[in-house]
Amino acid sequence: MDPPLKLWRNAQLAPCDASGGRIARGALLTRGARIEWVGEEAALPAATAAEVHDLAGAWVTPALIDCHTHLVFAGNRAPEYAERLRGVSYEQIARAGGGILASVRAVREASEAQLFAESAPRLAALLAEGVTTVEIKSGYGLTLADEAKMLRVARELGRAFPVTVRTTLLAAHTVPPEYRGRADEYIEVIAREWLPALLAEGLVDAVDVFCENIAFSVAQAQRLFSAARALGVAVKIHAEQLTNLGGTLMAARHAALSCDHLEYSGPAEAAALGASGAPVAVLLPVAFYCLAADRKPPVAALRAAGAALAVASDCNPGSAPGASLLTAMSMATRLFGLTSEEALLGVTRHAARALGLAAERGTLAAGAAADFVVWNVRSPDELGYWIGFNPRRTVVRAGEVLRWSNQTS
Ligand code: DI6
Ligand code: FE
Repeated sequence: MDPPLKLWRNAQLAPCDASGGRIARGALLTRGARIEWVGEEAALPAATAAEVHDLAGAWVTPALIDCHTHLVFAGNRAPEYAERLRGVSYEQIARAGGGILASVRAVREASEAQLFAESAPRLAALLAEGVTTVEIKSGYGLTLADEAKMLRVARELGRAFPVTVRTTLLAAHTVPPEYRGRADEYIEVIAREWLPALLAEGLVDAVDVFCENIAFSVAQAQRLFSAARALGVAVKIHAEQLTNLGGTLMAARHAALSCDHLEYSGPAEAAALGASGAPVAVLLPVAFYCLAADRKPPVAALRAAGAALAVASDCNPGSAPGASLLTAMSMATRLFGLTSEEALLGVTRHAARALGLAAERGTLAAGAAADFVVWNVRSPDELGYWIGFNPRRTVVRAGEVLRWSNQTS
């Protein structure tokens, strides 16, 4: 038997679909986990809903999607942050064996249960803001067993919380101590052994690589992409964050899902990302802010080229110690110059595309997931406006209202 029909009426809708339109007096019909119909309430099809929710004129958007996080990690790097405040750079710390490698030591020591317990509050913080889809990367294990441990924790989080988790293998985050001076060999091991093994365990939805002079070259990233493609796995890249190495142009040729960071990209990268079907440009303003970086991604050029702009938290213990997508939206508007409409599309429609989920998530449309947020706002402009204030009213995931322990209605 079909699951019952639910009507969500008397809402203002920001569907975040291709039309870019808004619906002043809108309604949604959901059946089970899917949206069955969305539009003007006046045009509502004649149907008997088993449940009717009067949203009292509130604004509704698609549920938020955080398309780039490293939220599974152990410990934190506040002492490094304090060093950076005294003027030591992120690169200097990384080259001295701190940075990502400090988190690698902590993750290797942590049990799966401890990793889960430390990561769960960060995920919960994202969900409280209306996120129902989150990407989680590995990249602090850097052995087959420890990368598998991180990815298993990510999958477990997806089972324990009302969220869709997409996992990304980022074994190519930095060269582990065991492979010091042998980065090519490390890439070969990931490509030939780890990726197929983790894929067979169902732990990998996509592959990512940190393409940077403190990490991996364009040629090494390309080697990994070829291996991923041979196995039918989607690819993503951390590119042009600290220098311009050419990772974005290579990733565009490989039809990557996304190119992330992009601070050091320029007109050529903008053109490549603007082409049809090109990777999504994922902007990570919290990392820009916490690193006190001086280069910004070329937003005007990306916009002029027609690139799809996504915004993500980059939640990680080094460059972006935060678990707030709304804060990332605020920073994307104020620091990077996105409009409030672009910021909203960046955490809905375009974030879905960056995860290969455009067909089913990130928009309010018939056939899409019944994941949406009812907000306590007078306009969606408020979503990238408040700082440290959460205007979420109700989150609906897979057609069900989520309950928070402090929620009364
Ligand atoms: N770029 C980043 O911003 C994060 N990873 C990456 O490749 C930083 C990760 C960390 O510092 O732990
Ligand atoms: Fe990152």
